[in-house]
Amino acid sequence: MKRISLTQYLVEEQRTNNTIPAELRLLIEVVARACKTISHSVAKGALGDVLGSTETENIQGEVQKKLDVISNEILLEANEWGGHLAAMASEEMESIHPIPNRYPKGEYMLLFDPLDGSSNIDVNVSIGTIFSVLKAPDGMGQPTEADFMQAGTKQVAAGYAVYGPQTMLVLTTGNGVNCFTLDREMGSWVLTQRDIKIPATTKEFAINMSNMRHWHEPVKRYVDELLAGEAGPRGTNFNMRWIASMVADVHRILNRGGIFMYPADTRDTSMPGKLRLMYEANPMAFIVEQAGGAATDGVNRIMDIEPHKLHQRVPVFLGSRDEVALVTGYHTA
Ligand code: P6P
Repeated sequence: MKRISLTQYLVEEQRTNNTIPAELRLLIEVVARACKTISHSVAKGALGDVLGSTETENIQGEVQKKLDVISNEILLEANEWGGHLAAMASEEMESIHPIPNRYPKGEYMLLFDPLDGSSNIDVNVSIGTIFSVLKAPDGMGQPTEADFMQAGTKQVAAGYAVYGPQTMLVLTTGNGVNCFTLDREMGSWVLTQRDIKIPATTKEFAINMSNMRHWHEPVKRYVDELLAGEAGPRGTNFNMRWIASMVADVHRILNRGGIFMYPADTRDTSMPGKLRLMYEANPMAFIVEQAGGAATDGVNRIMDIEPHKLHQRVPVFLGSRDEVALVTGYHTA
């Protein structure tokens, strides 16, 4: 494949499919540049005094890692001045972040989990940045949380950066999924996988098995059948992977298939699962669907969910289309 840069890809995409207006192209390039900066900070590790935790907790009640705060700041500062955004929202901030009055405002709204998989930071396991782009409602005044309450089908772009053996950017604007690898010598994102597609079937599942005693019966029944292997009702052996970093697990599934599950469980009916709808489940669902996969909450399509709170959580089952259909069937049984 001819190696082209992210900029060339975006320009050519706009020319051929008209799916990336200039303001959205600017937004994507600014976010991609911010992810380069985050990758640089992450890669320093102990040499950059960026490891370990702060003394603070985020809205989720989770102790913030230094890199969580650093990554959030990088994304805020990179996106404030460009004139392409009306507001931002982050896993690390309780309320939305309007663009300061000293800067012009744009027609897009950016949501992000600045550094997903934080528990892996200090042990050098892959982590990532997840982002989702919505249009600001027509005639919007001072942005409010209510302006962000749009279903996942309203996303105009979504992506993630994964900081692993390679730093990669995975992006969709609704016309397939493309992957870019960071060329650190040139400082540019290079197109390395075009229009990636998830295999429809799989023999690999991803779930945190330590929660098994808390699962609702349909999930237990489904996973038991996977564990039963070729002697069981599925008639084949399954492998398991759980990196505890959604970006890394989704990236594996994007490349070789699989099913990722973070179900609701009996511990807290008020907290349906752990993952957040607006800046984890929705962007990942957009990417997975654009790559030919599926993403449900166990009953309904994730991207059809009408949100009511910025930080609301949702159960997540996503990946190989045929496997997601099967496990979703369990939840309707
Ligand atoms: P657990 C990371 O904290 C995260 O939000 C996702 O990236 C990941 O899939 C999940 O939580 C891991 O959760 O309960 O296995 O630590």
